[in-house]
Order: sequence, then structure tokens, then C-alpha cells
Amino acid sequence: MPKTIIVSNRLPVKISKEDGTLVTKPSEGGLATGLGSIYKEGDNVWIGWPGLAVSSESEKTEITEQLADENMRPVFLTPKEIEEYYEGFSNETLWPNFHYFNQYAVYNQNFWDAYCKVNAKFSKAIEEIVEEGDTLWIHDYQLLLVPQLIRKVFHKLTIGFFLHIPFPSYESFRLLPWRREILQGMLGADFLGFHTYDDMRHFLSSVNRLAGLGNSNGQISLPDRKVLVDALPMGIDYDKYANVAAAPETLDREVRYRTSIGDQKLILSIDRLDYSKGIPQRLRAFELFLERNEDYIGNVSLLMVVVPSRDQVPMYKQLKEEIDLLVGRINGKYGRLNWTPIHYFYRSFPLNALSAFYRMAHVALVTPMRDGMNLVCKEFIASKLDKKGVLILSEMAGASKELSDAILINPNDIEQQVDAITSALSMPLDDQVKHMDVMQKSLKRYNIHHWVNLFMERLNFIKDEQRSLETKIIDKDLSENIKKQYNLANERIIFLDYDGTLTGFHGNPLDSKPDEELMDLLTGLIKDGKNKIVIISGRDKSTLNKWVSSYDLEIIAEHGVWFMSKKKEWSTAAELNGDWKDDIQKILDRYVDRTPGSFIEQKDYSLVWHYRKVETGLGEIRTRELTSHLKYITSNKNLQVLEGDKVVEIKNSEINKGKAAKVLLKQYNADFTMALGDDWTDEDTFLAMPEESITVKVGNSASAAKYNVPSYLEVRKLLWKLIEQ
Ligand code: GDG
Repeated sequence: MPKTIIVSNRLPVKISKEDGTLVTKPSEGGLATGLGSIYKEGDNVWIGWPGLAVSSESEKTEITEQLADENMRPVFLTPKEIEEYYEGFSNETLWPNFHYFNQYAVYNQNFWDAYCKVNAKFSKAIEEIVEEGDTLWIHDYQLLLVPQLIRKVFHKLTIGFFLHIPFPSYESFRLLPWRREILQGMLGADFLGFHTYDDMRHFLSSVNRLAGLGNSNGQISLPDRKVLVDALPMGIDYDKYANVAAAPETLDREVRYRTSIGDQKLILSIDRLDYSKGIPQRLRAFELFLERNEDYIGNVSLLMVVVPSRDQVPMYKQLKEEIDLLVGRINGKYGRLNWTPIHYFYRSFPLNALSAFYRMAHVALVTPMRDGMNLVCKEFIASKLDKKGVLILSEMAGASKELSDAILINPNDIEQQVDAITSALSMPLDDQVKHMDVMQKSLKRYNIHHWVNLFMERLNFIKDEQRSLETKIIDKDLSENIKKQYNLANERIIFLDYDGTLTGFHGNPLDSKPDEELMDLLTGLIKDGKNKIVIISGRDKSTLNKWVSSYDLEIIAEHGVWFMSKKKEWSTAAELNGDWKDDIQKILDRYVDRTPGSFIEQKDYSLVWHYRKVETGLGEIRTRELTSHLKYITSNKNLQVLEGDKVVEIKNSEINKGKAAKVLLKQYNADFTMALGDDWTDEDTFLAMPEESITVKVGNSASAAKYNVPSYLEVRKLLWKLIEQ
């Protein structure tokens, strides 16, 4: 029975030693609850670090056995690994870089080495239990390399990955010395989920710029498979928070807290100690609010919970000191004997206490400088059973994309924060209820269970897509079968596109001349008297003349304008007119002027604008502009505008490879017909071929061809196989 394996840095459990015995307590995190329905079932399992340094083997065995009963498997880390992989690379390199705090990012080779080593350790732990057919779901920035490490061993495994923190713009990501390795690591997954569309598009942009891979609707075509990227905002366990808010223990606490602080209004903030959370900025805004609103002095307090975190790291220590100072200053300046402006707690609370805080708060002030999602604001909303209360939310939190009914602020804009606090405190009840109702409905629907189901659905979707493509990919059996048909035939015709099919692409198109292997291959194909080999290309006739006319083959140049028979004479079947070229050339010249790196290729009856060497992104924008410009001008000129691989070609519309192929198909009475091509001008050839033909698309995008191969290298392998004795 296939199983599902969840992998994250931390296991969803807290382990401690009480009176010499190990005690495990389930963690209350949203992820643990959401995935509980998965990992606790059957043979499913959650792999992760148990959260404490364990040195003795007997203790390791004890923990392993204890966790096994709860479907968990520990990965033990040494103190050095914790320091370099977790505190080091994860939290001092990736965390600041992904949250746009690059001034805090540490680039340390030892940290990177440890990160690679520990990712490999996680991968080994997975390998010990995983089998083909299983599903793997890897979580977060500590394990970015694991998808690729596992993929190398289990090619067909279903691997999903979710990033819980933002994925930064290329401008930030490119600063990392190990950016390429990180992307390759992530691309080992079949499906990559991010909280927001912005994270998703930043990831796709980095993939485009660093790996040269584009995408179509979030699907990236790798040579061996398609990868899907999508935005999938994580929800909370809505019912759990609503139920806790109604629990007697929570209500008791609320009464107790209220008795001690009085009936003043409360503004609530809850965060882990982190520079990304905007805590000092929030305190300054609250101070300015008090300065400007004397009426509220004595009538409103900020209840601020900061959960201790990483406070041995100098940066965090400094932040803690800054917060302590600010709180001290504000309380010292505005406090009264019977009123404290800020109730500040540097510790964590049990869930019931948190829930009582959510219930009591009139306003939740959630103002991170950056946050992948932020669950606190969602929990606040779910806890508001009477729908009274206002959420002030930073637009830099992923949650802001879903919660547009909150008061959205830019955390750097202190004036805006002050205004937001003022209007939140004076918002009419009807408006509070109206906004809360909209947000509650949305959070109920997009809850954690919905998120888990959707993740699995998207993962299965891309797996199905891959499988349907796989049936078309020429594997060993299929190539044997093609070889059998080839051997049985008496007269064969094989159409070969040139660029991208027989060779790879180069910055300069003239660098694609046949290499030695290709020359040998063509010689081998031609040697068999039963073979008619046709090079069918969009290239101009003089280049093809130079490169392949010495072989005993036929050539179709310029997509079918020119034919060269074995007699080595060029002829054309169509009555063509090239008068249009001067006008179009003038337009293309303008685009070359504006686009460094681009150039024009002249052919007898077509013009091509090349942009392979143009800055990534700019070439694509210019292409869109150029094609819409040209479509308008060419509409009544019987011309066609074709977009190819980093080229835009303008040619006579009555010319195409399919028509040209048909001319040759008619001349020969072949009982084996085959065509191979990589770009969409080759689709015309595929469509022109007789029903029983072998048609092969190079690359894995949609095609009319019957089969696919990943690249020109496999084309060569297939052709060698056909001619081998
Ligand atoms: C990552 C991303 C993304 C806080 N104080 C106490 C307490 N909490 C609970 C909250 C909430 C959670 O901790 C914090 O939520 P975050 O959204 O900040 O999540 P993280 O796990 O820190 O961070 C973040 C998230 O992943 C999910 O993808 O939203 O952007 O950084 O659930 O309630 N819980 C208890 N006592 C406390 O004192 N019991």
C-alpha cells in the first residue's frame, strides 16, 4: 500500500525530559493539525528533527521507539549541525535573504556545507523507508535541497514541496552565492506550492533567469518531466480556534484578565521575536498615537506578546534590547498608577490564554515588515465569535492578499499606522461586524483541511500530466518497436528538422554547423540505399548549402520555399514575392536599435528577428510589442508572423513545412515515413504525414506528434539505433 511521508525540519511534537523520563507532547502548530489527518494514518509517517540535541545512543533508540508508535521518525542532529545548518544557513542566510533583510545575511561556506550535509541526512532518512509509488511532502526553507537529492535516487517518486516563508524577488535571491544549487534542489519536486502569487512569480522569474527555463501557466518543462508551481495560501484550523474561543476555560481566563486590567480598550499583538515582524516600528507608532490622542490615555492599552526566539544570536539580542528600551520609555512617559500603556510579555502562553487575548482585543495589530503568511491574524478572526473587533494588517504579510477587509497598512509608514489605530478604535460596530463576517466566511472556506486537500490535488494533477506524457516518450521498448518497423520497410523517407532537433541552440546561429558526430550520423543514414533523408528547416538555402549539401540527401529550406534534390540544384515550387521585405526590414531595424543583443537574419523570402542574447524578459516584452505591431501591418499582405525559440519570423503565409513535405511524400512511395522536429513550425510537417507515420516531437510541450524525446541528444541516439546492424 503506497504511503505518504511528510518531511519538515521539526517534528510536530515537543520532547522534554521530566524526572529522567522522556515526555512527548503534540505541538499545537497549524501544520501539525492540518497534516494530522495524513501522517497518523496507516503506514504514513512524519520525518523530522525532534528539537533537542541527543548524544547517547540509548536515548536515541528510546526516542525512536517512542515516536514510531505515533508514526514519526526522528532525524538526529549534532550540536554543530544545529549551529551551522539550522541557526547558521537556515536562519542567518536564507531567512534574512528571503525576507529582504540582506544587510543581516551571512554568507559562510561552512554554513552552506553543513546545510548540504544535513539535507543529505534528511534525504537518507527518507530513502530508508520510501518506495516507488509513495508520496513525499517536504516543507520549508530548511530543506530546499531534499527534493532533488531524493529525485536522483527515485526518479518517478511523487514529490511535493511547500515554502512557508516568502520567496524573494530575483533581485534579492541572486545575491546568494548558492542560488543555482538551491533552485536545482527545489526543482526536484513535481509540485511547488507558495503562499501567494507574488512568491510564485518571483520563483518563476528566478528559474527563468538562472536556469533559462520559461513556464506556461506555472508549468516548467524540464528535460525529464514537467514541474507545476502554484499559489496556495495556507489556512488555519478554523473550527479549532472557534471552539477554543467558546471553551469555559477560555471564558474563565477572560474574566480573570479583565478584572485585573479594567474595561479599557485593548490592542493586541503576538509575534515571535524577529526583525521581520516590525515590532519596534509598531511601538513607535503606538507612542505617536498616544502623543496625538490624549483622550485615549488611560483608556487603551497595547497587549504585546513576544515569543522568545533565537535570542542568543546577536541580531536578536539587540532587537530584544531595543524592544525592552522602547517599552520602558513609553510606559515611563505615559503610564499612570492605575493604567499601563503597554502590557508586555516576553514568553509564550497556553492556547486558552491566547484565545482569551483574541476575544478581549478590540484591535489586532499585525504589522510585519515581511511575513510568508501570518496565522495570528487569521486566528484572531476565527476567535471573534461575536464578530466585534478590527484587524490592522501589514500589506507585507501574505495574509493581506486574502484579507482585504482588514485595514491594510504599510509598516514603514508610521503616519498610516497611527491613522489606522485611530480609525480602528472608533470604527462603528456595524462596520466591524460587516468586515469580520466577510473575513470569517473566507477563512472558514479556505481552512487548513482545504489547503491540504488542494495541495494533494495539484500534486496528483501534475503527476497525471507527467504520466500522459510518459506514454509518448520514446523509451527502450518503443525504440525497439520503431526499429522493427524500420527494418521491415523497403523504402523509407525521414524528415529531419535541423536546429533543436539534430543540434542544440547557440547564441550565434552560425555556430550550429554539423559537428563530427552529426556528420557521421548523416553519413550512416544515407549509406542505406532504402533511405531518403530530408533536411527540412527554416534556415536559408546558402547556410544549408554549406552545411549539408555535400551529403546525398534532399533539403527543404526556408520552411518550404526552396527544394534541393540530389542533383544539387535549388528550385522553388511557389511563385513568391519578396517586395514586402524592405518595409518590414525598416520596422525590424527600429527594434534592433532599441534592443541591444538582437539582430536580423535575411532570407530570400523571409526575415527573422533574433533575441537569444537579449536581457531575459526584455526580449519577451519586445516580442509581444513587435508581433502586435507586425500583425496589424501584415494583415493584408499575405504574410505570416511566427514566434519560435527566441526568434520572430515573418514569411509568406502560403509557405509551410507541411506543404513542402507533402510534395516529397508524393514523389516517393515510401512504406516507412518518419518526421522529427522541435518547434511549432514542425507541427505542419507532423500533420502532413500519413496516419501510420512515426512523428517525434523534441521537448515535452503539446504536439500533434505521436511521440516525444527530451532533447536532440535522444534524437541522435534513436537515429543511431535505427542504423545499427
Ligand atoms: C511560518 C511563516 C507562515 C504564537 N505565540 C504563541 C503561540 N503562537 C502561535 C500562533 C500561530 C503561530 O504560533 C505563529 O504563526 P506564524 O504565522 O507566525 O507561523 P510560523 O510557524 O512562525 O512561521 C509564516 C507560517 O509559517 C505558516 O505557513 O504564516 O509567515 O513565517 O499559530 O498562534 N501559540 C501558543 N502560545 C503562544 O504564546 N500556544
